[in-house]
Amino acid sequence: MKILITAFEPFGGDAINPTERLLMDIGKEPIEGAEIHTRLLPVVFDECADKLLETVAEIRPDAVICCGLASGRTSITPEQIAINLKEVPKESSVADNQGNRPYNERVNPEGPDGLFSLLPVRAMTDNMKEQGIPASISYSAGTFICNNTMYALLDHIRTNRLPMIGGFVHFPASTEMAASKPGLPSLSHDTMLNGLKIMIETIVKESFRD
Ligand code: PCA
Repeated sequence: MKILITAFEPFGGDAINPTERLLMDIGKEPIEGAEIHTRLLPVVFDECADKLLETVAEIRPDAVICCGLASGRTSITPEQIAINLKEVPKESSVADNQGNRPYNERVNPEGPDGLFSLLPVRAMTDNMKEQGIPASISYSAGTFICNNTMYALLDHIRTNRLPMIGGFVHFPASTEMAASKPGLPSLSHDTMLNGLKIMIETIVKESFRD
């Protein structure tokens, strides 16, 4: 199975994005049944999606797992749903890496309000938990770049009826990040890498299920 894993560059003033490090290490050891491809995406509204869809056209993967950071979360969280909204709340100080702060804009003005992940989010979550990794399903990917990316991917698969599955997983901060921000919930790089491997294994196994 050809599996595309994506991650993001740092954003919002952080020097690192732990998903970028996951991307560097995930291809190092073989995972049975999986041919891993990786791509780093920009933290810029719409460009994130353009770059992802270009990569999908080039690689034609069977499955895509997009990974992003959700600082403050305490576990690895496969996302259930992407919503058709790009919005940086007025009270937030965050912007994308080009300073954009959209407000009440649609990802696709013609698209449905929400699109469910096509990944086996329950099996992925259960398998991580069984192997001692903090994991839970998330019911909101937010309204920033990660949601924009997930919605665009699912909308593309839907409108083109592509024979592939895809979705998004948010990861908490790494212990490396928490070292300079006391009290920030974090998981170690190795734990998160192990979680990502379990999710890939789950997708490979699920695809052979009858
Ligand atoms: N997390 C952000 C954007 C990039 C990333 O890693 C998000 O949750 O939208």
